[in-house]
Order: sequence, then structure tokens, then C-alpha cells
Amino acid sequence: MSRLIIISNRVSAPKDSNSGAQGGLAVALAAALRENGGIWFGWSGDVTEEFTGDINFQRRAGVTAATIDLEQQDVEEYYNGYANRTLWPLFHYRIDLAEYERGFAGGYVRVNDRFADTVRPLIEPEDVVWIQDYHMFPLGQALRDRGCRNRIGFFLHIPWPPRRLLGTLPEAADLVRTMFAYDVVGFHTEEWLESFRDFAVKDLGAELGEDNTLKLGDRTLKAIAAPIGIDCKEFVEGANSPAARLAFRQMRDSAVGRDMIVGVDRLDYSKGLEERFRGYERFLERHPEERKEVFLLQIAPPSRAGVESYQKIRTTLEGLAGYINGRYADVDWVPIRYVNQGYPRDQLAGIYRAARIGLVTPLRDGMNLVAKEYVAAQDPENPGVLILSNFAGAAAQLREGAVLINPYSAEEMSDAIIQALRMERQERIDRWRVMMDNVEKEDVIWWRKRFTSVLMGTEQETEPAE
Ligand code: GDG
Repeated sequence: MSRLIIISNRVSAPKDSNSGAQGGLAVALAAALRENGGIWFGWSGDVTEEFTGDINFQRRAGVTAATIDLEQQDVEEYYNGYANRTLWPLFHYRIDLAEYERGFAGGYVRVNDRFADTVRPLIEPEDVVWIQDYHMFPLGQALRDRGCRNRIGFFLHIPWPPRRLLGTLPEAADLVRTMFAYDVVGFHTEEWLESFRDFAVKDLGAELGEDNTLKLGDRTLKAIAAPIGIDCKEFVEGANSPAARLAFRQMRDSAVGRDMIVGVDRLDYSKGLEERFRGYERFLERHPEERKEVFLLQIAPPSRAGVESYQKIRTTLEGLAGYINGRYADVDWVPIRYVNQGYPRDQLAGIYRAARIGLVTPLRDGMNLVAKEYVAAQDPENPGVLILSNFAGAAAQLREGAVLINPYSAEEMSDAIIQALRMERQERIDRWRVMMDNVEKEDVIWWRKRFTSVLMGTEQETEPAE
């Protein structure tokens, strides 16, 4: 079996797989690397005065991590800049927030070149290179320019925007052209894949071949949909661990007979938290009889604090939670418990399990692993209900069992909450079963194998469920 060289912005190989708030990507990739062997390469998260290209190797929880430090200017232009102030908002359909600065674009290319220069000597001829996410679009081309002839794949963890939206990015054509350096490009859903294909064909003149291939000049790539999953087995075990049981009991005790609705999201405007609070407020307004019967626990660990729009969303949410609580709270009841910190995964699993409703309502999300974790954590005899945004990638797989909503509509959210609260146990079990079947089958190992088998050319087509 070939070694995997995984390259992503940050190497978040866990120091201890059960600590703190980890991104979905981190959890998924550490599991993949433990299976295959190889190296995970990326930025350390540290800043150095002058870039040296020195690599720091560490063995962490069964994964070899190789990291480099970047300069402050790199962090501003590449990470806070192009990645998180240009690409992230644009790819989440927020052109109103996207900033198109030449300095950001230049910094982005410079850092990708730095990655290429430092990782290139680590790549052996038989290795398969797998590049992750929107921070690294041009890295494949930069490696080719340095003589790398290995199989190189790229996976995008966020949505791919429709063609005319992407067209607002000044470097759009160049960015997509460089992606033809990859052998395989993966997306979570058919929808993101189609938008990519649309741009490649209509704006670049790529030719659509058989078997999902696209040809541009002398390069041919294969573009596939491979929805990411969670480590379901591990998560179910976690949900039954002593820490989870304790968290479950504490939550139930503190709920004093009330139904809990839970939301767990990185604090990010794409997660639709403002709309969620407004939808929940509409529910409180419409259903006074339910007011003291429920509460919303929103866990939202802060992220990307160096980007202004994230500071703004934080302030907005604090104001909104305060306003809703001020308007509806009583001496013995608070409608929203809004928490800005992360919890260990096992504890989180216990919290999911104690919740009668999982409220996952992003305005746009590549996949959304919280939806799957919520499903995996449920008690099969008495599961809760997942309310899921139609605009999360996860909706393509979980649509049969979840209560799907348009997150922009406070009315739909309010109706869905009442529907979930009143849902009979048997319907909850039936809905949960279909979702759990998918979460179990299309888990993170399935995802990794689906992508790497196509990349290594050893695939036995396992199409994702529609
Ligand atoms: C990107 C894409 C795609 C959150 N709070 C705590 C905590 N978390 C964990 C969750 C989950 C992860 O963070 C979040 O994953 P998501 O998938 O929901 O979202 P992003 O971070 O935006 O991830 C997304 C993903 O990449 C993978 O491709 O699904 O669409 O945006 O695992 O549990 N974990 C702990 N404590 C917390 O308080 N331990």
C-alpha cells in the first residue's frame, strides 16, 4: 500500500484524540492517516520572523506530523486574507463579505510556493499525495512545477459555488486552470461537483469525457463526489463512555424535565446562527405554551478571531441571545444557553444524546459533520430528531430521516421545532434508523477509501447515496 502524504493548511493531528474543539477535517484525516501510514504536512500555526523552511517532525497519536512556521505577513495575506476573507465567504455564497485584494492573492500564491518547496523533498516516488481544502488550490501545480510526477489528489471540504458567483473572483479562471494539475478532484456532493464542471467547461473550454473526466490541454482530471463521514464506530463508543454518560446525566438533571434543543457549531457566519436564534425566537413567540418546556443549548467555540466578520458575528450573537433571553426569560427559566467554549468529544456525545432535537441549520455548508455526530450519539430506543438545513451537504444523504428546512425562513424553523417536539417515538425511531444506516455505512473510512481508491486507480465504484 502506498504511503499517503496529506497536505493541509494546519496539521491538527490530535495530541490526544479526545481533547478540545477539533475541526471536522482534523478528526477525519487523523483517522485516515492512522490506517495508511505516511505524513501529514502543514503550517504549525506558529509565526516566525523570517521564513526558513525548517520542518518540525512530531509523532502525535499515531500520526507523523511535519510542520513549518510562517511569517506574520503570510498569515495576514494567505490565511486571514485570501483563504478566509476572499475564498471562504465567496464559496459560501457571501460575495457581500468577500474581499478581492491583490495583496491577498499574491500572499496566497507565495505561501503555496513555500509549502511546495518544503514538502517536495519529503515525497518519495511511490507516495500518493492528497491535498486538502481551499487554502491549497494551487499547490498541486506548484508541485508539478517542481518535478513531482506522483499521483496527486485534491479534496474540497467546502461548497463549490455556482459558476457566475465564482466568476466574481478576479483569479477564478487561473485558479481552476491550476486544478488540472491534479489527477483527482473530490467534492462532498453532486451539486458542488456539477458547479465545478460547469465552470471548467463553460469558462475554460474543458472537455467532458467519460467516467467523470475533464480534459484541458494535455491534462485530464477525474472529478468525483465523495461525501465525508464520521468515525461512526468510535463516536458510538464515545457516546457510551463514562464521560458521555456523566455529561448526559448532568444535562438531563439541569434540564429539569424540559426538552433540550442543541446546536454545536464553530462560530461562523456560514452556520446560520443568527437565523437559528431568530427561528427559535419565532417558535417561542408562536407557541407560548411551549415556552418553559424547552430550552436551546448553543455551543459555539470561537474561530478565526483575526478576521473582522467573525468578530462581528460574535457581537451580533451575543446581542441577540441577550435580547431573546431578556424578552422571554423568567426567574426559573432561560430560553437560550449560549456557550462560547469547546468541550471534549465524549462529553459532546453525551450532550447530543440528551438533546431531543439537533438543530443544524447552516446557510451553506460543504457537508456538516455535527449532523452525523448527532445521529450517531442517539439512543436507538428513544432517539431525538435532526432538523437539518437543505443547504448543508449532509442533506443529500440524510434527507429521508431528517426534518429538512430552509434556514432563511424563521417560520419553517418554528414549524420544524414543533413538529419534532410532537413527533411520536416510532416515527423518531424510523427516521433515525434510515439516517443511522447511512452514517454507519458511509463513514470516514468509506470516504477515505472511496477517494484514495480513485486516486490510486484501484477503485471499485461505490457510488454515494443520492
Ligand atoms: C469543514 C466544512 C465539512 C465543534 N464544537 C466542538 C467540537 N466541534 C467539532 C464537531 C465537528 C467539527 O467540530 C465541526 O465540523 P463541521 O463539519 O460541522 O464543520 P467545519 O468545522 O466548518 O468543517 C464542513 C468539514 O470541514 C469536513 O469536511 O463537513 O462542511 O465547513 O466534528 O464535533 N468538538 C469538540 N468540542 C466542541 O465544543 N470536541
